[in-house]
Amino acid sequence: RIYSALVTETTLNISKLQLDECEYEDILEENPFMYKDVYTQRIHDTQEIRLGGEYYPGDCKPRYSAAIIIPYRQREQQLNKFLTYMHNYLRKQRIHYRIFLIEQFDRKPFNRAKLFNIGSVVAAEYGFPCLILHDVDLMPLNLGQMYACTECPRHMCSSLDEFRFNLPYEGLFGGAVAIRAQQFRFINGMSNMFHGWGGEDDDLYGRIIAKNLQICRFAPDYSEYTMLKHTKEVPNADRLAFLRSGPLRYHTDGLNSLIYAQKDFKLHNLFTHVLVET
Ligand code: UD2
Ligand code: MN
Repeated sequence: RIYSALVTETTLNISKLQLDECEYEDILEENPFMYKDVYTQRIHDTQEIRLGGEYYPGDCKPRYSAAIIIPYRQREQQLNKFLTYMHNYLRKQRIHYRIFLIEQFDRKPFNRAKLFNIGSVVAAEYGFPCLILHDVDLMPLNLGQMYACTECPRHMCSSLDEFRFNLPYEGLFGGAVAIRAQQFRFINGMSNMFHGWGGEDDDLYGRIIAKNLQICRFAPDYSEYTMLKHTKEVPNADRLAFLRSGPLRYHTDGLNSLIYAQKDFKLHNLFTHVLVET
């Protein structure tokens, strides 16, 4: 079974409550369902979601813990849809998670990869063993895509409506991925040098392969996602040159060269907001 690679990892110390482990069979056996079922449900019971957008089930001990990191700037409509949908979806998975929104404050070209590096530093302060690096415009369609880390870094959105549910190329590692915090440190995170659109996801794939790790994917049925419609960003003209010379910089450009300024930090009801200057 594709789930056998999932391992137990929770950062919550709630053993004192003597709760039994959460049951996962229902979720894993469930048929694909349309996201509309979840999305049209409003969040009634926000009390269940803790300040900062953290959740864990109160009646059992979750087996998985994940920090969901969203790089963000000026996508407010998408963010609203994403938060409503994801909190409904994720709570059904009976896991422990927290949504971190890492917002780029400055007007420089958007730097998705650097925002993930920053998010990983913040998530480490909370002790999360698993990072989900996630676009704000993607929503999973099948409850079986566990928001938990597998032994191998996992590409989650391999069956995307935008790509007519096909994988464009084998090394695609953008959109939504799950990687252990330890592995993310091992590969020195992502590059800080990709500005604007494109290339940073392929560079991440290169870093993983260069460290002799392998990526994995769940079966297509479990990997169906929808992307909210938006206009295309202008590609970074230098991205291919940067990508080619990337391997020369894996060891010097990444978590170990990360410099940023935190402008604000706020706990909102549905997410933890970190505003940064890149
Ligand atoms: C593809 C990849 C994406 C990334 C990008 C190239 C998939 C499914 N998606 O997405 O992961 O590699 O190409 O950079 O493979 N964002 C903002 N504000 C902005 C610009 C971007 O918040 O002004 C964030 C937001 O979370 C967004 C993400 O960055 O979802 C990726 O940007 P995009 O959605 O414009 O790129 P797209 O759809 O071509
Ligand atoms: Mn997009």
